[in-house]
Amino acid sequence: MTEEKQTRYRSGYVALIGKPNVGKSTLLNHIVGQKVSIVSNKPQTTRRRVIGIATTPAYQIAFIDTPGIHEPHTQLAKSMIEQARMSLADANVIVFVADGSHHPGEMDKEVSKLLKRESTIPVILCMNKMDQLKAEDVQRNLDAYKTMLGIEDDDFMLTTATRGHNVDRLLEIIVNKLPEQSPMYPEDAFTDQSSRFLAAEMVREQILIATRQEIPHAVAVMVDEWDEQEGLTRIGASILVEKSSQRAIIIGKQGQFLKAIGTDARIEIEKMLGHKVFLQLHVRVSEDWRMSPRVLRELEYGE
Ligand SMILES: Nc1nc2c(ncn2[C@@H]2O[C@H](COP(=O)(O)OP(=O)(O)OP(=O)(O)O)[C@@H](O)[C@H]2O)c(=O)[nH]1
Ligand SMILES: [Mg+2]
Repeated sequence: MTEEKQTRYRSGYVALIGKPNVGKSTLLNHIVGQKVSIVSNKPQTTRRRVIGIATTPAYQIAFIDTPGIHEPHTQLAKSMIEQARMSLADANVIVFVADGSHHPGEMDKEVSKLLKRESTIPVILCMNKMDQLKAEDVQRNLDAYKTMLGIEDDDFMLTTATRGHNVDRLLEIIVNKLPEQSPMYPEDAFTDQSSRFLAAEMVREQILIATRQEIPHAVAVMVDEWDEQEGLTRIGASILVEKSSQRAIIIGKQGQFLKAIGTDARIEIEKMLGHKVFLQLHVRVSEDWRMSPRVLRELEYGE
């Protein structure tokens, strides 16, 4: 009898919650084995919730990657935080992802307050970036995060998401907390995002990687054209910026900067689609797009 119970299939939704830049999307991509959520070293990379699905013969987990929780100053930021909050309602388990190389900061405390206030869902601590954690700080940081979140027993794991270190052990803890039920998605599904949206994100990812200061936050990407024929997809996309000075930076001298972004993004999109891509990029100035509910809807950033 007990043997039968142990082999029952488990599945459920797991929300990844935390501050910006702690490694939530890196963790998700590693587990899913595909790039479903873009990653950069700039905070606020993820702008809406993204589901990434991991299926094995024993379990299926639909991870909900969320925008990092921060102080909202724009309509975009408000929508991002709302998306993170809403993900809590859908989750069977919450994984609080922290940059384990730092002591909890104000925003970590805010997020943990939100978790305590808004949900009774089990929380697991993932202390990421352990490659940057000094041995003498491990216990102190771990105790601080555990106390802050009210974590008991062994519901925590130290990970290095970039190398996949300890991710299997984190998964084991998660799976044990999932309900016994059939898979929710077909076994070959890996995300709920459209190829169109992912392609736009892959262009934005290259811009985030290549730019600094205010530019990463001022940029959005919108696919205007998508035409798939005989093993070739032609994609036309607009890059939105807020000022003409930013437009000049993105285009670069003789269009070189834009060209390099286009080449790198095209390679990523080809990997995703599994065939050739022709990618054409335009840069448009759209003042205050981050404040405009209409543009945010067009960008598919809202619900
Ligand atoms: N050293 C180190 N860097 C990591 C690790 N995990 C992620 N990173 C880096 O941290 C940065 C942020 O990673 P993301 O996955 O985009 O972080 P995020 O939490 O999704 O950030 P937002 O989308 O802004 O909320 C990237 O430069 C990653 O390569 C890790 O375990 N160790
Ligand atoms: Mg992210």
